[in-house]
Amino acid sequence: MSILLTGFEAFLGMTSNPTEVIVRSLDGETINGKKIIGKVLPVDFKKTSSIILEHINDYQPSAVISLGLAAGRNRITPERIAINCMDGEPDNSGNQYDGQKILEDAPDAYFSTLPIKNMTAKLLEHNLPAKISNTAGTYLCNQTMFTVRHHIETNKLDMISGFVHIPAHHELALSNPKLPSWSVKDLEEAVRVIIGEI
Ligand code: PCA
Repeated sequence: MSILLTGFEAFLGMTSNPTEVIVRSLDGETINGKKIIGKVLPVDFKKTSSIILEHINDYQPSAVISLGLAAGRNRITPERIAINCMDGEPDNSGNQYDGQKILEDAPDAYFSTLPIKNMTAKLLEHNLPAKISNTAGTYLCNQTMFTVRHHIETNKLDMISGFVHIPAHHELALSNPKLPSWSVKDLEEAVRVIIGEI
């Protein structure tokens, strides 16, 4: 049994993305009897979806957990829902959208099928601040969660998936004094706790 764990490269001029650091470090580990396949995704509206779907086809994991940075949030936030909408700043290749749909013939939204309540409760038990989020935004993280859930639904795959936003790591806070930040060690512990709930 394996879990596909994805993170993202740096974006919007930031020097690093903690999700890339975590995914690289957990890649190849076995947690709770599940082999972790760690993959880093580009921040590109036109490329990211096909890359993650290729990983799903290649590895046939039993669960897909995607991680993204939510700079400014101070806790781990498992996402409840992804919406069929793209908006926001230009991505790393300069693509920008203004409210267009991700997929024309798809529902307006998909709920996470990860055990987000249990994950949040377990994080709190470990004294790691956590709260369910009701918006994954309209940028790459939302697009990734939406596309994977749509793929699973339309192909009737026996696979759970969802998204977890994490706070910035200290490296990013060094150049931005107002940014709430966590140590990479604590972020990693939180991701292990999350995986333990699968
Ligand atoms: N966070 C962005 C995209 C990449 C990332 O780590 C987001 O929340 O959409």
